[in-house]
Amino acid sequence: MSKHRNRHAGLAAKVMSAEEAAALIDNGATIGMSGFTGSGYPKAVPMALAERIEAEHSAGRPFKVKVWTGASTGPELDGALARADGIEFRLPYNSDPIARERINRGQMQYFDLHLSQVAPMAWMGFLGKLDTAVIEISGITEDGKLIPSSSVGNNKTWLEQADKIILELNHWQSEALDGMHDIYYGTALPPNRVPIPLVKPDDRIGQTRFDVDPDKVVAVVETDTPDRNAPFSPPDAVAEAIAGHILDFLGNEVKQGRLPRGLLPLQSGVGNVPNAVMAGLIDAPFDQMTAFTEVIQDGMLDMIEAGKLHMASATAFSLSPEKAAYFNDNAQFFRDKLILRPQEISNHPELVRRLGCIAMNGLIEADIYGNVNSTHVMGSRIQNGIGGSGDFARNGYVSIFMTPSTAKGGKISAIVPMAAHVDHIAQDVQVIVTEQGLADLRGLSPKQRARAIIETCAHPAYRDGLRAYFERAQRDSYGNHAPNVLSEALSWHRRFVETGTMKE
Ligand code: 0RQ
Repeated sequence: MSKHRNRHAGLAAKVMSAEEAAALIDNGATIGMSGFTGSGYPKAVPMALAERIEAEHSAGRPFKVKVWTGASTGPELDGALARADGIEFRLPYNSDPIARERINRGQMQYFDLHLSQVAPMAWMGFLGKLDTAVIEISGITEDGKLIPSSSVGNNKTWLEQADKIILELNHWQSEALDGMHDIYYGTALPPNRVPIPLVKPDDRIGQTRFDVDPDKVVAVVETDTPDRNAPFSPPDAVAEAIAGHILDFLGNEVKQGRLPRGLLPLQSGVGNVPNAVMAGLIDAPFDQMTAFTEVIQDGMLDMIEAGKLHMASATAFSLSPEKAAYFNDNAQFFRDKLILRPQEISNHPELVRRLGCIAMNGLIEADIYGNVNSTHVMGSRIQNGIGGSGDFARNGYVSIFMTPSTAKGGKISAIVPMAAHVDHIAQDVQVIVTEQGLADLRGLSPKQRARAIIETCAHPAYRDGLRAYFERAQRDSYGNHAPNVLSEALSWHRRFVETGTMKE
């Protein structure tokens, strides 16, 4: 393998195999790994560690580790370690199906934090001690600086906090990534915190590479492996309808003078529906748009190429395999239009509030008052996690939540009498949109919100049931401000669990 990417003599001497590196990790260790969505996560060492764990388990010896990341990762990390039953505790966001299954069977401890808070909580000592960092990078300079990879996530913090560091140098990553990152080293803990000097999405406030203490690096493992994100399916009629309602809403906000013609910095969650919104924005009459968000998805690259999106700031790429290959081939074109930052900056409440982001996120269910559950199916089964949705929803200029009006082939209504778990309280939810329509909840009381949500967002198959519940609630409730019938509020969920459908 060509060595021109590892230009530091001391670190060139530390190259070893993934198996040798994995052998340096102790049972019970807390490991800070890179990775944010299927980008920039280590791909060889976690697999080798999973094999080692399986061998230890076969020999009857316990072996588990605690894993911290940026957000979700790829199958070679979460999937491999969960399959080996090697994860004792995992934070923050997970979307791996094997890990999800273990968590929901009660075999793996998991807690998701607001993504902006992970690094500060680690600095404050709230999460315990970090033993080892395993970080993917795309190069090492002569003076020992690390060129980041396709995600930044919490890497700066893991490199600072870990006792020992394993680097994965991935030759698949484009060399044109060098210079695209903005790593801010000005954060501090209270009482020494100062304002973060970023006032526009394209401001650069840091350095392009990570600092590292070379003495802490115990291994450098070379790889040549692609990032792995799920491909997007082409927008279906439901996604297109949701996107259409959002574009109408934004157009009207411009007309009313509540948004400028270039809108305000966009934040978009991951998934097919947000990607469809991006696709729709290409033809919308907004110019010189910007994005201040978590992840750069396919649709954003298309918007940049179409000349509609001026620039995008995020902490990671989240590109389909085809778009990732396309990016690598055309990285020179994109590199001055994209900035990747640590996630405590990409998602920072101070910055989201200052810039006035338009927050667009998915939901699992919303209740008639507009409290949103983004995480727990039937109040108990984790889907993914809150991710960055709370960072943006609470602090954005306007907070939009979107979902198909039903799930599981119509057996579940996304609009329910009472959410079985709440991630986003009504105050953080200003707009709810389904393929049925868009409810603008700004300035409405709880009962006005309920009417708007039921009449605009609910699927017709569930609308009468919601109307009837709301009528009964106004009659029988303990209070008439946000009326609920406590004995009935979760009966739709109970019916689904007992019969497999929310339908009566
Ligand atoms: O499950 O694939 O098994 O059928 O949830 O649902 O409709 O494909 O939508 O992929 O956009 O995900 C809220 C989970 C939506 C996501 C959520 C089931 C549904 C399907 C996925 P199957 P869809 P999406 C930036 C912001 C929190 C984090 C966040 C999410 C699966 O948007 O994780 O916003 N958000 N981060 O069947 C039962 C319901 C359901 C339901 C959907 N009411 N009941 N199952 N599903 N609604 C990104 C980051 O932070 C990295």
